[in-house]
Amino acid sequence: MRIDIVTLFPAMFEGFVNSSIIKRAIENNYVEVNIVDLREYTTNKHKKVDDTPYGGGAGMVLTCQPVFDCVKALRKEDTKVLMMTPQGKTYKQQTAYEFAKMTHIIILCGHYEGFDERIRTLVDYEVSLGDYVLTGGETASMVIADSIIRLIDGVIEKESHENDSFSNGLLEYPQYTKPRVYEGLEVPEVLCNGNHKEIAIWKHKESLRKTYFKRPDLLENYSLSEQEAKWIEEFKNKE
Ligand code: 6GU
Repeated sequence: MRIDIVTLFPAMFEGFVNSSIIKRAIENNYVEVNIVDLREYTTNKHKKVDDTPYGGGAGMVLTCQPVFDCVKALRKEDTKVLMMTPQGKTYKQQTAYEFAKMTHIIILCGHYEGFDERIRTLVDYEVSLGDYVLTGGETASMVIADSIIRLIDGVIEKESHENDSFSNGLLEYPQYTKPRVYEGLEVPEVLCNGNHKEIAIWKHKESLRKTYFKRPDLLENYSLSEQEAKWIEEFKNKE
């Protein structure tokens, strides 16, 4: 098995790949772990990899270009692409067993406010560790890689666990940054028109839509406003 971890902070992985069971698994060729510096893939002359979000809001968003080019360069026939994001499906031991059967995995680590939404078109699995926010996907990717590597036959003795943890709230709305059209994928018009009231409503609605479709379990203990209940009805009719 080969695991490629795409990151802006390769130094964070030095301890991970040079210690303990993971180090031994790599030395004994049970697994190949490549730490890939995303910044090497930017075509921007200042090595920029992020930009401000369309529609406004705090922080910076990872741009499409370096991530698209990096995944294109790394992808092989049987590659699966994992994205580390708090919006992903909560990671379980069952998922670790599933991933441990794969031959080539690319793990995308985000930083800042997240990924341009269009990066999700490259992704097979969105993975979250649980309902809390980390400064970036790096530590989470180490958790995922660790849980997979230890399941490879010969690395350690077989064993299993399961865990889950949940809290309330909505998922974040989709984020977009420059360019406005990337490989035919467009940023929603409303985010580009500068109407802040409309943008705020759009964000609220899209936030609810994501939660409804991706993590409906989070809505079970969520008290819906009249407007939100109407939106939910609208989503149901589109299912
Ligand atoms: Cl995978 N990434 C980030 N940034 N935060 C998280 C997470 C992942 N899982 C839980 N919180």
